Amino acid sequence: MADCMQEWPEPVVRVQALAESGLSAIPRCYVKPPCDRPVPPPPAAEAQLEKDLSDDVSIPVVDLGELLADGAAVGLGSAVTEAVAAACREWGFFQVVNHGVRPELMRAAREAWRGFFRRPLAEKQRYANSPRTYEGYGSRLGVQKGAVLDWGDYFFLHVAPEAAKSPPKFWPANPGNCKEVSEEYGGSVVRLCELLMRVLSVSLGLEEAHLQRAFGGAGCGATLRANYYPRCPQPDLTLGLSAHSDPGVLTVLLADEHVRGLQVRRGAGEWVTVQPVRDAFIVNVGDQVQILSNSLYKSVEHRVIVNAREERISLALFYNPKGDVPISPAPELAAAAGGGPAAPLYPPMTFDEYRLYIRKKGANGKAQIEALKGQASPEN
Ligand SMILES: O=C(O)CCC(=O)C(=O)O
Repeated sequence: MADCMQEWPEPVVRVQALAESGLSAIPRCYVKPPCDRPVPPPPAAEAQLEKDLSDDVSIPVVDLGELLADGAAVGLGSAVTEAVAAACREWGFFQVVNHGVRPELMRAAREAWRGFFRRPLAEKQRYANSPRTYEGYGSRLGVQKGAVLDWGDYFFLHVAPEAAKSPPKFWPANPGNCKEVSEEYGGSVVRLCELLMRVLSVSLGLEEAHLQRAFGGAGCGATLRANYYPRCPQPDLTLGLSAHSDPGVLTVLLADEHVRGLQVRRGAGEWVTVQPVRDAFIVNVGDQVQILSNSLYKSVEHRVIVNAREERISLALFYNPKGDVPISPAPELAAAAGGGPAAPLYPPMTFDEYRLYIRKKGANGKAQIEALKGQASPEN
């Protein structure tokens, strides 16, 4: 890997330590340009009106219960498949309930990571990460010197497949159950991703196993990022996580149960704040689904806002293709309307190559996938 990936370009500052130092203004390196700042909350008198309006737009909720019964088949035209297809076309995001992951395990995983971030700074620093693998305790994405930073820290690990799991030295020793709970949680969420891959395949009119096979079968990977967004004295000037689409296949997010923060960009460009449903996961499709579906389903930009009153925590599980498999649009979906000659929009690329972009440049909207569009040569 290139040299610039060996070390962070500037000394790493933990946002949590900054926030806990009691500063009243955020350092300049966290101040976003005006076009990227969140819109400040409305004045009190307008707050109710704003609430009424925002209650009308919300990402769809899909009940997966009927798919979890023994031997249940994923049917084309079934209510679940149709709901997922509509959500992917209209939003790129949906919430799932009755998804098969135990609510107690979800809570235990979130609390284990909350416990980690509450440990003393010196202890957390033992897991400081480097841009070479990102595994461990981190406070920035991307290695561009002078970049405007986000108001958040994180912990990043590989959780699947078994052979790719992060080695023991990367896992926090405290809380004592963090590794065990995270491994069980990771396994359960990976099974949910495998189910969702079947649903997505069928919803695209493909054979049920198509996506899983195309993304590398049992070699598909999963990484876990525990995000920690401290209180921020000037939340109108910064973001917890800048706008981006996810580079992988699917992301399954366990959001904070009390504090909102995730915003999803809608077609006309407005940002919608997600209100998580109790015990639900928030799911979004990543760039690899956009590529494989030849843009029938699009990955969608999202970002995180912070606030002055409460810290926020979230767990994002990224389900990714096997790193060395070239991914390109499925020929069935790349056929021009009317069954004419194939018209793939994206050139083949492995995920190992694809994810270097976000690792170098950090969160950068949909710049990467948009730059690739139209680059496929006719013989692809
Ligand atoms: O914290 C959140 O709500 C979203 C996190 C996210 O988008 C990410 O980790 O990529």
